[in-house]
Amino acid sequence: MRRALITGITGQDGAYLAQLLLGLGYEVHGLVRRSASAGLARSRLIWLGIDEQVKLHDGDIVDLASLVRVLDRVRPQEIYNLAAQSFVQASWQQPCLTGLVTGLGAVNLLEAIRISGLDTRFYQASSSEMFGLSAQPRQCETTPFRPRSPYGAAKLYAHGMTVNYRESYGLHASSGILFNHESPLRGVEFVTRKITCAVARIKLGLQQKLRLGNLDARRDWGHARDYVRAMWLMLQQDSPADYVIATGRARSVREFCGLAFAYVGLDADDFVEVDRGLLRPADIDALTGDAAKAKAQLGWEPTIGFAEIVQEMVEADLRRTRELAGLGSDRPRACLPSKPTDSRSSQTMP
Ligand code: NDP
Ligand code: GDR
Repeated sequence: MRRALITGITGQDGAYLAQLLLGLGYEVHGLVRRSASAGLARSRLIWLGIDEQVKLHDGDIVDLASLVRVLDRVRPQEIYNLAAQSFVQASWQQPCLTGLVTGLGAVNLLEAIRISGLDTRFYQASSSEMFGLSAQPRQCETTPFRPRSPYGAAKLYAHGMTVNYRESYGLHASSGILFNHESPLRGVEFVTRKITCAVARIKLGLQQKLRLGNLDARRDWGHARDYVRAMWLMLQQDSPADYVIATGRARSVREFCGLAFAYVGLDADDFVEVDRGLLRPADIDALTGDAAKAKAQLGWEPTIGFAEIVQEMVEADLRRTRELAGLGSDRPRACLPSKPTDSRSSQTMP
């Protein structure tokens, strides 16, 4: 049985990746940092119904000793480094922490692999934020990086070190340069989930307005389930490499709002307000990926379209909000998201 270790297993991608690997017959291990609210931290794994199938190990990406110990215990054939301070906006408030976790954390893990002498494959969660203010309308693997946030700069350091460990030590280390990907398991601070949560609450009469920052920002939004499949495919290749993963089409925050409100029969213009306090010190107007290399070499293509993502997220938030507010559901079961359905799990979702 193949063994995989996922850092960041309690996050959106970690949970979906764990589910994918379990389905492929892997023994799945995860690194989790100590929390006073451990139950909440595991809520995504519970939501997917896989919390008892994964083996969790205490450790922190900034603590090299804990990484060496976990690697020694698990001896995985594949390591996926998804742990990060991943919220771009927060990286201006906590630039040092972001550098430590999102940047140096990856190097800790690479060093732990080298110290332990493991023959393992390594995946680094790189980001389209590294492209920043790109001069090219579509970004691919050869597009120059011009990061425009402390988060983007930290990811670029981790990305560069992953390439270095590949070239210096022959490590099978691949980097996925992933564009934005969303799902019902997305953190509530990110714009898509913030919108779908608000749509559900406004529809149910629990909220009046939705305050957002830059409505004109354009992002290339895909679905997390598609994107974790790309991560796995990268580690199945004979040779390591870097790949852009994207849909190739960007939409604005305004468009996302329009579709999400329309889905529940409301007009976004009646509810969305711009709050200048939510504008970033520096934003990226538009990011659009070119995933031609991933299609040609990995056979990877997105399967879940934009409208489907919005619909799945709105439906999930309607159901969660109804349950949390103690409102009965009058919707037919078929309209609900296909996956998790038991009330225990939806109530523990953040
Ligand atoms: P999330 O924010 O949902 O998850 C981040 C994970 O990192 C959580 O499990 C968190 O644990 C863990 N973590 C944070 N700090 C530490 C630490 N010090 N030690 C150990 N674990 C830690 O991110 P996503 O799932 O959305 O993204 C996964 C990765 O992919 C991240 O690296 C992100 O930067 C990157 N990425 C994401 C994209 C996206 O659109 N989603 C696009 C491109 C890249 P806890 O639960 O305890 O907070
Ligand atoms: P991003 O995602 O910064 O691209 O990083 P986020 O959803 O936070 O922002 C996307 C765009 O929406 C604009 N925006 C707002 N964003 C938030 N969070 N809240 C708001 O109220 C709001 N209003 C407008 C932002 O300005 C931005 O332009 C995500 C993360 O998952 C990273 O970890 C990952 O690396 C990148 O995607 C690719």
